[in-house]
Parts: sequence; C-alpha cells; structure tokens
Amino acid sequence: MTDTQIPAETATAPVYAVPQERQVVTAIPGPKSEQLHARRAKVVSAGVSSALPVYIERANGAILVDVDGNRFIDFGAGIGVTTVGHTEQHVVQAAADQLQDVIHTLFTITPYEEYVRVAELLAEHTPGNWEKKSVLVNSGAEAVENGVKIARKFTGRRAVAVLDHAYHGRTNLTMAMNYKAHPYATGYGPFAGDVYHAPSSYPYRDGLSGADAAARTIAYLEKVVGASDLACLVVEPIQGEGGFMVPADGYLNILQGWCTEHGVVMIADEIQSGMARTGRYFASEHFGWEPDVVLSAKGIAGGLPLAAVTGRAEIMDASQPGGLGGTFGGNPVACAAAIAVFESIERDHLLGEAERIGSTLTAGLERLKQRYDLIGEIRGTGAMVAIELVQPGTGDTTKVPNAEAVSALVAYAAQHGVLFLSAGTWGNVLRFLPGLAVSDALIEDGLRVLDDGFASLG
Ligand code: PLZ
Repeated sequence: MTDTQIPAETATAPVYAVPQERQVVTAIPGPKSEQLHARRAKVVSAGVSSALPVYIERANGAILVDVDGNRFIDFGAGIGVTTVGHTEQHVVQAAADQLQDVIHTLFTITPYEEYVRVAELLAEHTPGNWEKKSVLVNSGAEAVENGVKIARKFTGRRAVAVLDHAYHGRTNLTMAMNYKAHPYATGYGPFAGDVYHAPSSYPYRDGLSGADAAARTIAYLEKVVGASDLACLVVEPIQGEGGFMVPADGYLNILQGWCTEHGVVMIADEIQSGMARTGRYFASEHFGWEPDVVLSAKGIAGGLPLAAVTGRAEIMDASQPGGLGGTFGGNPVACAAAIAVFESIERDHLLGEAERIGSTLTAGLERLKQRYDLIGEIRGTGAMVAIELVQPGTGDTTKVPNAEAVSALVAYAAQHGVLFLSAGTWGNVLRFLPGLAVSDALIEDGLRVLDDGFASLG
C-alpha cells in the first residue's frame, strides 16, 4: 500500500510528538551511548546484556530516539510490550491521573476498583464463554508460576508439561520449563522438578499434520508422565522466543480435548501472543481454542509491568484465601494503564491494525523470499510475523539453521536505523512484532533496509 492509499481511519491517526521516520546522525552506537555504556559496565551486572546498546531517551509511536539523536523504527516494541505504540497518549494520561490518586495500597490489604476492572475486562476478552476469574501479578514469569500453582491446587497433582521450543521465563520454575538452556539456565541449577518437555507442532520442520503432531505429544505425555499425575499442560499458541511457530491445524484443540478428558488444566501462555498482537485479543482465538487458563503480560499495560492469570472460576477459586498475591501485583497505576490499553484497542481498531500490519509485512517478505533463498519460511499471524533463515540451498532439504545471517541482518539494520529482533531455538529467526501504531510507510521503509541487508550478505 502506498501513502496515497492510506484509508481514512489511519489518515486521522494521532499527530506524534516524535517524527515517525528513521534518522541516523552518528555512528551506531553514538558517542553519548558509548559513554553511558562505559558507566553501565561499572555498575550493571554483566549478566544483563543489551541487544543494541543505544541508550533511549524518548519513545513515541513506532520510533525510538537515542541520546545521540538517532531515530530507530522499532520492530520489537520491547518484545511485544508497547503494542498500543510507545507513550500512547491515552495510556500516558490514565497512568498520570492514577499517579495523582493512588500509587499503591496493596490489593490484599485495601483493594481498589482498577484491579477489579482489569479482571472484568480479562473475563470479557479472553476466549471461552464461561465464568472467569483472575489474579494480577507483575511479570510474565510470575503469571506462569501462578498458573502452575493454581493448576496444582485445583487438580491435586504434581506434574507440569510444556512443549519443545517453549519459553516461559527466568524464575527457577520457569527456567525448568524453557526449552533452551543457554543462556537462560546455564549454571543456575538445581531446577524445579516434575517438569516434562513434550514434542510440539513445528510444521516447517516436522511436516506433521495437527492430528499427527497432537498424537505424538499425547503419546509422550501418557508414556512419560501419565495423565493422572499431570496438573497442567502449558502451551504458547504461537511460540514466541522459540521462533513464532504456528502449530498445524487442529493441534491445540486435540490437546485441549485430551486435557479435558483427563482432568488436566490446559494453560495458554499468551504472554507474547496476546493483547491484540495477532489481530485478535488472544492468539488462541485463531485456532478456535478455548483454554482453561490464559496468561497475559507484556502488552497488557502499554509498557507498565502487569501480568494476569485468568481462568475458569472453579479452577481459580480452588486456591485458599491468602494463597495468591504479592506486594506489587495489580499495582493501581499499571491497572489504570491496562484499562486504557483495552479502551485504545477498541477506539483505535487495533485488531484491524494488527491485520493490516500482518498483510503489509508478509507481502513485503514474500517479495524478499522470491529473491533470497535463505528465507526458508515466513510465518505468523497479524503483527506477529517471522522469517526462519536457513543456509543457502538447504531450504527444500535439510533446512540447516542460519543464525549468522540473522545476526548480520540485525546488525545491518541497526546501523541504518531499524531495530529488528532475533528469535528461534537456533537463533535463526528474525521476528517482527512492532507496535500497532506503525504505518505501512514505515514498514515498507524497514523492509527496504532489510532488502539492502540481504543484498549486503553477498
Ligand atoms: N512467556 C511466552 O515470551 C517473555 C523474554 C525477555 P517476563 N519473553 C521475553 C527476556 O530476555 O527476559 C515471556 C514470553 C512468554 C513468558 C515470558 C516471561 O515474561 O515478563 O519476561 O517474565
């Protein structure tokens, strides 16, 4: 789509405080970023790394501005967090207003309405037409931890199952739930027990139908764990860190059917895929999957830390009073921001925007795929799109992962004012998860840089 074809809805989009275009005025990173980086090296743990060490001073819409005045088109949105756009004005105002009223009381001491409202919105917008309840926490990993706790309490069972290529967090339990050991878990053991890793559906690499992939997953669970000991199966409907794998048709529903039959709680980790990212509130909806429990985080509060476990009322109510909580969980400012996010999704038709972004991105990537045989597969839904890169000439055969090309493209793009993120079990996936404020013009500009990047690989 060209600028002249922008539909009326986007033509009346808000005027941004920061020009929505990239601009590179120094080396990347620039001198001021270099200075900050030297300060940081003295006081910030070496265990905390930064993919692109340009220090950000301002962020607005789809643009990050660094301390040297460089403007980057942001295709990462802080890993899918600023889904409504950076410093989205409705969110900013709601949080600012809330800061004046109440910053903290602790909901488990003296409650407040904003927490209740977020739980109402989650009950309304998560899949499944039944009574639902929520607990609010601070981070994705904490939501996963609580989802498991709640499922164990409800079922009285011990075991937790996850899928290959999954990512669930950095706490002790969630490290044990991740597929990839390095860098997340290396040297940090011992890990939580009773976690089982079942084969997943990865159509590009396993070639299995949904039914066959589900049969393989279920056979593993029955053989290695046994349904009667299994509390929950935790699944990302579209895997995030693993590389945006979209499971084959029917896969998730067959697993849900098996879980229901055997009294296993099936939990959707929608932390990366949820909150309008894929063109639906939750990615599970694309598959007609209605999970027992849904985990939200990242995009839910426009950039403020908030996460939620939302599930069938009987599951959520199995916990004893006082069993769930935490000092900062459901902080009023984060809740006010989350309410504004839900309102912005409706007001700005963000589900449609995610679809628009998805079609512009995939059309552009299809054009690149015709010219660069490193692109093994383009996959994803809505504004959650990725390309998996393979070694030249292996796309139709062995599909040898090409992490070097991903690193080179990410580095090339950064030098030209575009922030792309990598992903994938082998680091060979380039993922696009921009804020939904990104215009088609900016996407096309980012794709031009990507094209030049591919050309530069030689
Ligand atoms: N579940 C599906 O994507 C977070 C990790 C960033 P937290 N993914 C980004 C990093 O390097 O730490 C994630 C996810 C899914 C759980 C989590 C964990 O969410 O908010 O990072 O704890």
